[in-house]
Amino acid sequence: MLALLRDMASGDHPAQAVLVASNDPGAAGLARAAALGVAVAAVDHRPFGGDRAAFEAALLEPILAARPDILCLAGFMRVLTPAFVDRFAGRMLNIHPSLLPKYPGLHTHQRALEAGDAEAGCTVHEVTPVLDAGPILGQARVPVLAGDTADTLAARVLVQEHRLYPAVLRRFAAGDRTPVFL
Ligand code: NHR
Repeated sequence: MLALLRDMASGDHPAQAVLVASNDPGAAGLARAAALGVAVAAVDHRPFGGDRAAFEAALLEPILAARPDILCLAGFMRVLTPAFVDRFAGRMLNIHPSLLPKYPGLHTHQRALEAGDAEAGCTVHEVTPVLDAGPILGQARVPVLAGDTADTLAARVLVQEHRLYPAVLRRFAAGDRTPVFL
């Protein structure tokens, strides 16, 4: 998220950040975004229990007020209902820590290690109602090294996430959906 904000602040970017929203009022990124002068909002999902639609209705308020053209999920861990996703169809991106279509969902690094994969990486994709299955907009690859744990692999992939997502957003915001491969 900060990599996206910093890139957008660099001067020659086709997009500008209008809001950083989180489901975690304690998320460190909210304070960091605010320090960069970006509007922030937090809607805690926990008081809504299992009522995803009610949580999303509350989350939607600050988002609609900010009038974004594009939504970027970055570490957002609440599965979104089709109603929410459809509202932003073709305008919502996510970065996922695997080389999709391998390992949608959770625990991607552990699953890559258990499979004995020689390579891992991250994918930026369009968010559709089906989890981590939307059109691929970019991918970056890293080697899996001897002795890797889920944590060491995650750290190597994260470096690439911070390169890939800004590269994809630049292209996407300029109206170009050609995938970026790093
Ligand atoms: N929503 C839709 N409709 N489609 C996608 O592609 C989505 C999405 C919401 C989030 C991010 C995704 C990831 O890249 C994402 C993509 C959370 C879960 C999950 O199971 C799965 C994938 C992703 C994010 N969340 C649990 C839930 O009950 C909670 C897990 C937890 O809190 O640790 O929502 O990783």
